[in-house]
Amino acid sequence: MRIGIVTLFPEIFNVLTEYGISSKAMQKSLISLECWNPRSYAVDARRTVDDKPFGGGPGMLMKTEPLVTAIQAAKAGVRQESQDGAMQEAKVVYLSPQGKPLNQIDVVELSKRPNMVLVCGRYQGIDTRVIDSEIDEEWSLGDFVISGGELAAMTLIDAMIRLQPGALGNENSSQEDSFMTGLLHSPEYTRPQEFAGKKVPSVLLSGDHEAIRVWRLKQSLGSTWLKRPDLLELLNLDGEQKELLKQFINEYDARNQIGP
Ligand code: 9WO
Repeated sequence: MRIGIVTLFPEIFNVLTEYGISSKAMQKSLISLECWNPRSYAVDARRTVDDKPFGGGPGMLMKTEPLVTAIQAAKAGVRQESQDGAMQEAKVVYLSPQGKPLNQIDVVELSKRPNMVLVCGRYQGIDTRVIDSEIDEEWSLGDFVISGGELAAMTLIDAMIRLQPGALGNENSSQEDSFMTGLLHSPEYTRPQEFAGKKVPSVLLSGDHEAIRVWRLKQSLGSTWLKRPDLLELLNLDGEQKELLKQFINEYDARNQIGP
């Protein structure tokens, strides 16, 4: 996957090239990042990349012309020819609080694309007409504001990288990740066997793989019911899952003296 990034601060992305799974994925050429800086396309002597919003107010917007030129250069830069000779245009993606809320299903879809351009906003963002003319998709990582789109773009890139075939070792398959099932992860334990007055659940020490699978599934369902009931609404639980969740709820209510 080829990712073009439009950013005033390309050095921020060095973190991805220098550390962890993302750096390994780049060494293996599973993914490539190329940055396009609007400042390189600023034409005045001061290389201005910000501009005042019409209507006034305290902040600034990204200056339109250098931004649009950088977006178009990035699109041309990551455009590539597919097997059948057709040109594959990159979708231009903008990350902002106004975007569609992104979830793991969306990330799986995005991660399959051959290329994309990520536009990183700064200041108060970009002119609405630039969104209309240049941006194909606007995504949000959540209802909060950060200082610029770079950290959001890096978060999306990281999420996509770990889904590229070969990016993770077999020992930590992304298939097992939280959310791949639409459920939260079950609690996890490591040594020591007793910590803060609490023992590791004995089933995890039993070596009985089927009992462990059932226990983990039940805990996943229970955690999701307790912490993120909104996620459960989206799922069609199978018979086993319904039964395990019913058991979890009954045991939870019994512990908390709820019910008859
Ligand atoms: C800055 C600002 C300053 C004064 C008054 C209002 C203001 N709004 C903003 C603002 O929203 N700036 C954004 C910063 C412009 C686009 C890039 N930035 C950004 C992206 N912040 N938060 C995100 C983001 C992206 C994806 N998911 C969650 C948040």
